[in-house]
Amino acid sequence: MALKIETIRLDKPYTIKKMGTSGLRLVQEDYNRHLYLEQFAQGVAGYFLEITGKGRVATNNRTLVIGGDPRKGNRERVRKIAEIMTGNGFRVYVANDGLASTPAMSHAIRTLEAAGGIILTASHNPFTDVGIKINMASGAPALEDTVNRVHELQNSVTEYHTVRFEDALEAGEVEYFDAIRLYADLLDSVLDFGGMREKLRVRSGFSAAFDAMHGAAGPFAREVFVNRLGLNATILREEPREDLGGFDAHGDPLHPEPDFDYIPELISLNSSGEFDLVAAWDSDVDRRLDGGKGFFVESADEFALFSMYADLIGLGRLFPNEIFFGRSTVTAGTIDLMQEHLQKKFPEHKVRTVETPTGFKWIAELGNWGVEESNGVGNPYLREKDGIFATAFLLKILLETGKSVQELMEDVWKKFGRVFFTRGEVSGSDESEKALLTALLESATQHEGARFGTLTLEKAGAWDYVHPQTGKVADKNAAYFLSFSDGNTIKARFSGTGSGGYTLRVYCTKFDTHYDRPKSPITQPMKDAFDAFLKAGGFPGQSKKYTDANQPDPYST
Ligand code: VG1
Ligand code: CO
Repeated sequence: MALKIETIRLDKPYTIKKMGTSGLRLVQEDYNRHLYLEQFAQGVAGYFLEITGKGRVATNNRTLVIGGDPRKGNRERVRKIAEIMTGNGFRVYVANDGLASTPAMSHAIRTLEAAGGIILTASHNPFTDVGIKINMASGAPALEDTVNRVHELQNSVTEYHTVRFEDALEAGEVEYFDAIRLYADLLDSVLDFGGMREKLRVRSGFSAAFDAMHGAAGPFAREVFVNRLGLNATILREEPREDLGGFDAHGDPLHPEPDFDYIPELISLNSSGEFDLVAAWDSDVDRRLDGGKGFFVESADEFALFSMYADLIGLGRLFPNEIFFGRSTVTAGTIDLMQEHLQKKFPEHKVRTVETPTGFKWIAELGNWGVEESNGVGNPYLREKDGIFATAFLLKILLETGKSVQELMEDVWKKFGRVFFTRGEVSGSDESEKALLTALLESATQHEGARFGTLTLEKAGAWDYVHPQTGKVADKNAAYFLSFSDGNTIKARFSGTGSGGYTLRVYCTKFDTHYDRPKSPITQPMKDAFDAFLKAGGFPGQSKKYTDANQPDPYST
């Protein structure tokens, strides 16, 4: 049956915003404007046509993969985008129910040998936001040149091409695929589920508690941990829901973000000490917060641990010459402390620890072995951060060593020291406030030598990303830094995932050889110094919402 393609003119095209840290995020009302999604998708189709057909890389690959998280409207959006892609001559694989985690999408793009993928998710943002990410044939998120070109094309769309979804299904131009099975198969091949299952059988008392936050995680966690590994697991908020759990007691929509502010029930389950493993994941399952027996592990630390045990996943085999151990520059540099150790561990390779800008695309292009402080750890067998992989790898290490999560982390800290970390924010909606903040950070170097709170500002400036492969500056001003006395370091950058207003993220780190100290006396002077810096510059607000405010601290007395 020949497909009937309809071409529809856009009388009043929109000005479409450029994608940010991780795709384009807008409030529902904006994405839902009449023909907005159509214009957005047509621009994306135009880009893939350009790179696969007429354009630079004439691969003639006309396959695309589409899927996303369960948030309101995504089912219809998945169908609509599939219709438009088919209308432009693409063959489309759609995840069953439209539901797929971001890492599962990355993996599917690679295994289905597609030219790219479109991921419908606003990730950790509440269901009142919508987001769309574009990934390339490698499975990795789009880099700057793609983002720029897609943006140009989206803003020159005058008409779009579309078909009826049912017709496309019938014609075989759209096909469903099982994102969960494909993904679980990958983890099985990497982690050896058979071996893990056997170890779990022997340790019959071993149990886990998870929080799927009503995002896409539930079905993935059930398949991997319960069905395939036979783990005795309690899964909170398992069912994917359109409203991602709805509203909190103040009437604000819940954030599907695995951070201490948003997982009270899991924190309380963990504090019982009964569970060997606990984890929470965000709505597109690329972030994780892991722990066990009362302890939670931050992502920078977990990545250091994973790097110690990287043999278990055959890391060396994935990198022919150099192994990049990546971390975003605002993430605690635990991994940097291990450079020498890792070089000994991988004598055949050149080991390089690399600082990147925020946004996993920068780590993905280096082989995807890296970490962000926002709870993202990379799975080197695909090209995204991957929550379920991290939790499953941690489980494997627990089973191999027989130690607890805390004992494992303490082994690392005893050997290399610990980098204490917290992240806060300054947020608002006033553009002139944002301009003042920017000006303050840009001129901070003038205040070198000045005292803020109990700390002295020793050096300040902006950090540019020099690409480790090309040697060129690939991202300018990726973060501001304020280096204070005694190794107290603050970094700051504006968030690129919000849907309105501004959020300046503030990151505090301090290295200590003693790991078993309470955290808040260590981070408080940095928080105070930053607020004093703002005040001295005439800024009316303060930093707040620090991640360690609700973080259980095993070493506080
Ligand atoms: C945030 C995080 C960043 C992460 C990005 C996307 O970005 O800080 O580390 O890569 O979200 O994560 P920003 O610009 O708001 O700081 V996700 O889980 O939304 O795909
Ligand atoms: Co996410």
